Amino acid sequence: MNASRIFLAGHRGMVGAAIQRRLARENVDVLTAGHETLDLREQADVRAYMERERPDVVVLAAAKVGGILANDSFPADFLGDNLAIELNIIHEAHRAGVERLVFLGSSCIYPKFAAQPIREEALLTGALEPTNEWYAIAKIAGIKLCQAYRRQYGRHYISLMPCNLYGPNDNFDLATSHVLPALIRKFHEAKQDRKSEVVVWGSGTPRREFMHVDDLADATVFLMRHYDEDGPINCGAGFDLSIGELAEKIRRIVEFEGRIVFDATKPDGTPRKLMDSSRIVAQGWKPKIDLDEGIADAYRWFLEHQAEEHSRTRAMRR
Ligand code: GFB
Repeated sequence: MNASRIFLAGHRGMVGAAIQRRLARENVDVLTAGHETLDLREQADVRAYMERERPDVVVLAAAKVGGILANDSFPADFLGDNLAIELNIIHEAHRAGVERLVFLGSSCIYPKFAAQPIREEALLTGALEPTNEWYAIAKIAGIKLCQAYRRQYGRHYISLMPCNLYGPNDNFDLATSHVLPALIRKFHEAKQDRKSEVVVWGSGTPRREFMHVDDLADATVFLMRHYDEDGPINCGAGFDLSIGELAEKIRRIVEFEGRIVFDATKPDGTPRKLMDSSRIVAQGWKPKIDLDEGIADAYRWFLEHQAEEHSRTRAMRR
């Protein structure tokens, strides 16, 4: 890669950590800064950092993220923090003369009832899903910022839209996590506690597309090399499944023998979110990690890093 210094914003998150692992295989220096030294919501701090470090490329993987309930419960954080992070990084990167930047968005930028699979052209053609419109609007603003700095100043800033992601370093907190880590934890704890059932939120009918975060990291590096266009580019697994089917799959991988019950008082969110990733596929990239193997990998990570801590907390509560 002909960039020697890459500033990776958000290296401690699930996505950023995966990109850091992937960049370790390239001949580049990866610059990182934890939030104790750099608060990305503070413009002056970001300006000072960019002026001091002057990276060749910025990868913007920092964001306030969470599952359906967190999105719905903390609208100010999801809109405000994300807008601040994006504006500070994109503007200050431009100001410091950074030529190339990769912005990571989300498939929730597309309209709630977009035709499936969702093409990049569906952006801004319809109303958003209300449970995550705060986050979606911030991510749409990030895409538009990349386009604006490209059009006005000729910057090579691109936007990548991943589907729902999972993998090592995911958030397993049941109140704020996404569905896949939540279900790994729920089935694991139900198995340990010899429970007879696990509660899955919503009706089980919404469909989602899941990709292992290592595939996304690989796509990020691929696009850094091969993509330099104005519009966002989708990056997904190419297939979806219902939440009920996902739950059954995780139940089997975790080896929980009880029942699955659905809690209809919890929101379903978007009915279906399958992206059309034919553009990145046509460029020569495709995901490699099979969903069953990927879930087994995420479960292993949970067992090695989180299971014990959660079981201590549960024991204290009892
Ligand atoms: O992963 P998730 O929270 O986010 O939920 P979204 C996906 C589906 O799984 C919803 C159901 O229909 C949930 O009701 N679900 C079932 C559960 N059981 C659970 C559970 O225990 N926990 C969780 N969290 N869900 C998010 C957006 O949407 O996806 C973000 O809110 C972002 O902005 C992210 O785009 C990728 O796929 O609905």
